[in-house]
Amino acid sequence: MDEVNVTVRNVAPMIGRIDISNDPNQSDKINIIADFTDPGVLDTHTAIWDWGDGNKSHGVINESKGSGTVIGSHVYKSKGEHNISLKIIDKDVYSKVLILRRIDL
Ligand SMILES: [Ca+2]
Repeated sequence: MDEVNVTVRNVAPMIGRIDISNDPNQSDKINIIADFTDPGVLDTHTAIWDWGDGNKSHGVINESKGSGTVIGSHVYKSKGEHNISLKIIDKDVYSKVLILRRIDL
């Protein structure tokens, strides 16, 4: 009988659609939601937002079977262009996406 060794590699989550909106009640506050998918249905994830102004925060993850959404919101104290990044981490592998956002206070 042949033996077959199967190595299952952990695949990084893939970041999909990203929606950004300004808070209607507060011009310096933005809200972002991003979709992600991971073929590993048992994987769970954490997320870090880097707001590009020296602040970072954990993303709030809502997921089922390896896929879901991550949300974040931030209030800016300085106007101009900010390089926001989102990192979605799955144990030892991660994906990262950069978002350029201009903030006019
Ligand atoms: Ca995975």
